[in-house]
Amino acid sequence: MSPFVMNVRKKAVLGLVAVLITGLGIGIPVDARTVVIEDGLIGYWSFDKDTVKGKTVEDIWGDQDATIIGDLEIVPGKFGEAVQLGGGAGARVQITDDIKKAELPTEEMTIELWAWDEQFIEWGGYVVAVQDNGAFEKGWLLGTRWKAFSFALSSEDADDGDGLLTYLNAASASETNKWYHVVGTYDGKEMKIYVNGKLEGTSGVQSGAINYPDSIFFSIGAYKDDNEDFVHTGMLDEVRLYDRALSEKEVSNNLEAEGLAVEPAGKLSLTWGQIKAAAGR
Ligand SMILES: [Ca+2]
Ligand SMILES: [Ca+2]
Ligand SMILES: [Ca+2]
Repeated sequence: MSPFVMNVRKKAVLGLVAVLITGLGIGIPVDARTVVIEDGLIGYWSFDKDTVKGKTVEDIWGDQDATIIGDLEIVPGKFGEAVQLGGGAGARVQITDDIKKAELPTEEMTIELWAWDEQFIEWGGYVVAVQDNGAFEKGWLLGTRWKAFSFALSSEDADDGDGLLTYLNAASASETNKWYHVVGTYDGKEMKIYVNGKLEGTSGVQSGAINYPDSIFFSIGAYKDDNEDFVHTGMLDEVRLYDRALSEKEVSNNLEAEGLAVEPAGKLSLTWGQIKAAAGR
């Protein structure tokens, strides 16, 4: 092969690559970010500073803005800012204490977040919509049982008359002062817990619709029900709630995700708010 032929071929290949790049640039937005799965998403509390106004934490996807109760701080987090808890008894981010107003998943669900624990307690609560009072066990939560991440859920088919919770614990122990991606899923037949994208536990005890109590303290950052109130000590970030079970592949996607597809973090809430306004919401 002569040097001339080689040269022509290289040029042809480079030309083709250039055409492809140009084509992508015109037709498809080039966005290298992995974005959050939107199918089934019903709530998203990012705790980014431009989404927190006074005591109000905006739900950047749904309509469930939350309220800061107690002395909590917004601090640099895993993505943008996060909420720092542990300031004192009674502190939490209240989504709503009125179950009639709460938008909760009914048949299937996923609860997802990034957690940083400064200490582990026996009954840790990251996101809680539960009543667990003696034999009365209804609702669900994502939190910790000592060093194990734990996803608890009560369903109609497993109801023993006053509700029955399964606390599904992650197989691996976690460590303090580290970020972990923690996800609990329920597809109506099986509960699963994922830590950093890895499946860490499965249970088939619960099936059917989620069994809710008549009253809850639907909150981020505290294991709170009628007779308990244990505050999380550490940070929580990028809390997302879905009304369906994400697959393992989708959990892996969200592990890498840096926010919604709308705009890069920072401009997100403003842009999303404008879209909502434009849509007449
Ligand atoms: Ca954040
Ligand atoms: Ca209790
Ligand atoms: Ca029971």
